[in-house]
Amino acid sequence: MAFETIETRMEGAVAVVTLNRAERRNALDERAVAEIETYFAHPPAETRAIVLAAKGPHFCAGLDLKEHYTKERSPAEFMRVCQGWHRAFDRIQHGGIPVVAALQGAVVGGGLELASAAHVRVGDRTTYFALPEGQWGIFTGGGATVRVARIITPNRMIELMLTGRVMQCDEGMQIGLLNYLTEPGDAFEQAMSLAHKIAGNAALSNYSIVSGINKVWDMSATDGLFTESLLAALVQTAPEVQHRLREFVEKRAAKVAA
Ligand code: 1HE
Repeated sequence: MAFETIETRMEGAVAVVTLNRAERRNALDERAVAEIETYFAHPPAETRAIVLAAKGPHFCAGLDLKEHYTKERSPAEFMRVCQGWHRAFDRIQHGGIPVVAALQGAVVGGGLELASAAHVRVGDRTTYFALPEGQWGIFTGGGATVRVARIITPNRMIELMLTGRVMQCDEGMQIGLLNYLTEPGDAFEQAMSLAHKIAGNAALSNYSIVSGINKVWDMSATDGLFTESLLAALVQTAPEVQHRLREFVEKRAAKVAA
C-alpha cells in the first residue's frame, strides 16, 4: 500500500511514523487506520524502536467526524470499523517493538486511543486531552475502555467522558498519561532521544517488556507469574546477555547512579 495519511522514514534503528493529515488535524479516517495497521504489521526489519508523531499543531483530532457523518454507517459497519481500529492499535501495542509517541496540541477521542497504544508518551506544553464523544452522542470505539481506562483509571475516564472537559498537560503528567513534558515544539526531539536509547537495549528484552507486561496484566496472578518465568527463562539466557554482563563483571559498564 502506498501511504497517503502517514509518512515513514528510518533514522538509524529508529523508525519515524508521522500522521500526515494536518489539514484535517490528523483525524483518523478508514484509510489512515488501515495504513497504520499495515505499517505496524510489517515495520522495516532493522527497526528497534518507533517514534509516532504528527504534523501540524495537533497530534490527532480522533475519529474523522465528516467521514462518519457522510457514510451514515450501520451498526454492523461501525463494528467492523472499530475492529479495524482495534487491530491497528493492537499492532502498535503488541508488535514487540517499543513505540514512543510525540504529542502536541489536541490528543482527543480516537487520538487519545492512538496515543494510549504507545508505550511511552512525550508531550509538549501545548498538549491537552479530551474524550468529547458525549457531545456528539457517540462512544469510544478505538480501545479507550481498555487502554485509556488502565492508564488513567476507569473513574477518571468516566468523569472525562461525562463532562467532556479538557485535561491540560500538567494534569496528564500527574496522572501518568504523559511520561515526559517538554517545552513547546520539543516533544519530537525528546521522543527521538528516548527511542535511540531504547533501541540500544537487547531486542529480546524490549520485546518482553512491551509484549509481556500488558499481556500478563490480562492474566490471573498464577498465570502471570508462570508466564514471567517463561519469558525470563528465554530472555535471561540469550547469548547477548553474557556479552552485556561481562561489561559489568569487568567493571566497564556504566553504573546505575542517581
Ligand atoms: C476534522 C476533525 C475531525 C478537525 N474529523 N474533520 N473529535 C473531536 O471531537 C475533535 C473535533 N475537532 C476539534 O475540536 C478541532 O478541530 C481541534 C481542536 C482538533 C482543532 O481546532 P483548530 O481550530 O486548530 O482546527 P479546525 O479549524 O477546527 O479544523 C481544521 C479542519 O480540520 C476543519 O476542516 P475545514 O474543511 O473547515 O478546514 C475541520 O472540520 C477538520 N477537522 N477535526 C473531521 N475529528 C473510534 S471512535 C472515536 C471517537 C472519537 O474520536 S470522538 C472525537 C472526535
